[in-house]
Amino acid sequence: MPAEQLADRIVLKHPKGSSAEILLYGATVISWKASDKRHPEPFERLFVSNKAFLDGSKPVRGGIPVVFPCFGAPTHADHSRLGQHGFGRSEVWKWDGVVMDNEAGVSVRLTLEPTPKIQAVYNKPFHLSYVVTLAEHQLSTDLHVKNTSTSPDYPPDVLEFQALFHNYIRAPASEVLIHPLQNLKYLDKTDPVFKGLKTETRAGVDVRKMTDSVYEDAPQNYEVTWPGGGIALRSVNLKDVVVWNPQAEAGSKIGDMEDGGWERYVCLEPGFVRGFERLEPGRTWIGQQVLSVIHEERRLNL
Ligand code: TA6
Repeated sequence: MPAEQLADRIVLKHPKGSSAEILLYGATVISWKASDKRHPEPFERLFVSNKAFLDGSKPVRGGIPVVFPCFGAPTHADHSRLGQHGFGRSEVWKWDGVVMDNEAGVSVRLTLEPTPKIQAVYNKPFHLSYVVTLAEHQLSTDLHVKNTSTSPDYPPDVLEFQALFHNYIRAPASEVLIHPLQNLKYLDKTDPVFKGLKTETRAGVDVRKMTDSVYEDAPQNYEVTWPGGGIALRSVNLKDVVVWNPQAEAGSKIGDMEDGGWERYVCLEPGFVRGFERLEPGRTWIGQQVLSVIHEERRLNL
């Protein structure tokens, strides 16, 4: 069976050996296993802390949490009663079935609609659907945001939101390089003093020191590489990208982070997080990413 529904998660299996697991809580992809040309046995591509809570008591520390409708602490009046990164990652989504099952891959859909609990803090007309597609060497995630308002009121009930895929990519953090980010403007959230935008000077960005950078208007086509491995990431409608690794400095203060966990991943997070996407009544917005295994050695020579 390509997609199996368990009590708390959906398990996807591809005939060529790759697999994925999606928790209904937060629609969080918590496992993606895929092979590459040098390693014919599929192996884990995402990092999930061994101290992560998978029981729905807290957003998962790892995998691919879905950030919606705000990134970081809320800055928009519509989000003022929400917590950090909104509620997408901390609500239980509904399994909506298999949407594709063929040679190319297997896709499933999860949905999230306003519930009394959500409406108590976010009373906006939305419907979310999240399609996760597993191929032999790829994992895609598509977030569909619909403004369900049909009200004739003026002004119209516009949805203003941010969205992001908070990918924890399993990788040796001290050895990764991410490109191409050179010349992009970015907000350095680790700088306690300078709150303006900096310009990236590096051809390959490393995370050897604590990094929390929000790049604006990025190319939506990236590679994370390390000696012997790599992941390529393409996105659509996600104009910004975040690079995050807390290193020991901040990582050791994160309660659900495993010991030394920051050495085993880099977060590369495509999103619409600088400013807000505006969605008129009846309209749907789709943000998409495709994560692909890099087969050959493509280390930047820097
Ligand atoms: O995406 C980067 C970031 O916003 C960082 O600032 C960092 O705090 C991280 O997300 C983790 O946030 P969390 O709420 O999951 O602890």
